[in-house]
Amino acid sequence: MRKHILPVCWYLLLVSITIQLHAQNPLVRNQYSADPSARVFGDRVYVYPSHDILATEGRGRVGWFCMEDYHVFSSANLTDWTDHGMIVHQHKVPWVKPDSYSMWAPDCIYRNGKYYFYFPTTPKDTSYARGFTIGVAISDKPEGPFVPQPAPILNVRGIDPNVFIDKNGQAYLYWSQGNIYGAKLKENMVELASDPVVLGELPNKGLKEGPYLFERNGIYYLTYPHVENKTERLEYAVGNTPLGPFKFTGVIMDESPTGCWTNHHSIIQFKDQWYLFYHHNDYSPTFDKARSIRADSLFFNTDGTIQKVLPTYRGIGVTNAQTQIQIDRYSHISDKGASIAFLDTANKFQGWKTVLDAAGAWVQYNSVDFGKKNPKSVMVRALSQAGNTLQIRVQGINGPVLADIPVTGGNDWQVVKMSLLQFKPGRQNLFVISKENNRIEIDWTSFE
Ligand code: FUB
Repeated sequence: MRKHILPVCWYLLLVSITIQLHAQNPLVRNQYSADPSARVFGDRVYVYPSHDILATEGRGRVGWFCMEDYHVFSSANLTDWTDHGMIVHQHKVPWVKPDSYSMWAPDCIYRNGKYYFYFPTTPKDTSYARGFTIGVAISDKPEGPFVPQPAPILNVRGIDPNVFIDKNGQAYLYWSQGNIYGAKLKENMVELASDPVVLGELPNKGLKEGPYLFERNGIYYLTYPHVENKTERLEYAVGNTPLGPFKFTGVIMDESPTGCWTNHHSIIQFKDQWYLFYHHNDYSPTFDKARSIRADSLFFNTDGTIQKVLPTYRGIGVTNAQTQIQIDRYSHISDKGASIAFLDTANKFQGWKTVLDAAGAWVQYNSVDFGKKNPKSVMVRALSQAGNTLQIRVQGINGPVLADIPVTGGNDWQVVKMSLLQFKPGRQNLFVISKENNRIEIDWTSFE
C-alpha cells in the first residue's frame, strides 16, 4: 500500500492539495503523468509533467490523449516527492479552446526572479495557429501560483516547448511540428526575438518531437524522441551553437519495452549526478495514452557521448530503511520463480507486489539507508496460502542474513515482524529470498 500524507492545514486545502509520495519508478503514484520536464531550482528538483486523464464522452476524445491541467512535483532527495497540486488549468487560460483537453508537454525555466511555465495547447482563435500553439504562465515561485499570459507566443505553431538560456544570457525556445524548430526569445521570455528556424541535420524519416536542449563542456546536446522503427526512442545530436547545425550522435534510450508509443524526456544534473526523466505506461499497460513518469541515472563517456540508459524499476534516490520498501521496484530479480504483479488489477494505483514461487527465488533492492541507529526488527507484509519463510540478506545473495521470517499459511495479507539476527549500518543492497517452494507474495518490507 502506498502512503499518502495529506496536510492538516485547512487553508492549504483551499489553495491546492499538497501530497507527499515515496517513489521509485514510476515517480508519481497518485495519478497518470507524462512528458516530464525536470529542473533544478535551488536545492530541489522540480518536475513539470503533462497530466493524462481518461477521456469520456463530452470530455476529450475517447482513445486519445486527454489533458486539462498541470501539476508540479518536487523533491530534495529524489525519493520523497511532493505533489504541489494543480498549477494551470485549461479553463483558466483565456485563449484556450475550452473543449480541447490538449494541455500537452510543458517546460519551466527561471529568469530574473520569475518562473516561466511554457505549455502547448489549442487556441480558440485560429488566427494564432490552426492546431497547437504555445503559451506562458508566470510565477514568483517554482510551485506557483502561475498566472497565464492573456495570449500565446506569436509566430509559434507546434507542441513540446523547451527553453534553454545560454551562458551569455540569450534564451531560446524550441518546439516541434514534424520538424524541430528553434528561435531566440526576448529578455521578457514571452516573445520571439528571431524568426523560427528548422534545426538540422536530424534524421529526415520518422516523426521527431519533444526537443530538449542542454549544454555541457561547450557541447550543445539537442535531444529528442524519434520514430526510427515503430515507436519512439530517445536520440541526441550535438552542435557548437544553440541553433546548430547538429550532428546525429546516438540513442539515449531504446523503444519502450512495454510498447508505449511515445517517450518524452528531460536531462538534468543534480548534486554531481546526471539524470534522465522519461515516461512509460506503468499503470496502464494496455492503453499508452495514460502514462507515468520515471527517472534513471545517466552517464557520459569521457569524449562527451552519452551512454544508453536502460529503464529500471528501482530508478533513483536512496530509500530509508524505516519506510515501506517497495521491493517490487527491484534492482535485479532471479531468472526463475520471481515476478511482479499488480496488487489489485481493478485499482492499479495500489501498486505492485513481488511474487516468489520457488525455493531460492529472490529480488534485490539497492540503496537502502540503514543509518547509524540499529534497527531491532524487520517487518514484511506478505501472503502465502501454504506458508513460507522469507530470508533477508544484505550485500549479496550469499551475504549476511539479517532475518528469517516465517509467514504462516492463509488467504489474507499479514504483517509479520521478526527480530534482526544482526545489523549492518549505512547504505546496503537488500535481498529478499524465498526459502521454500510455496508461492509467497510480498507487498513491502520495513525496518524499525
Ligand atoms: O503528451 C502528448 C504528446 O505525446 C507530447 O506532447 C509528445 O511529446 C508525446 O509525448
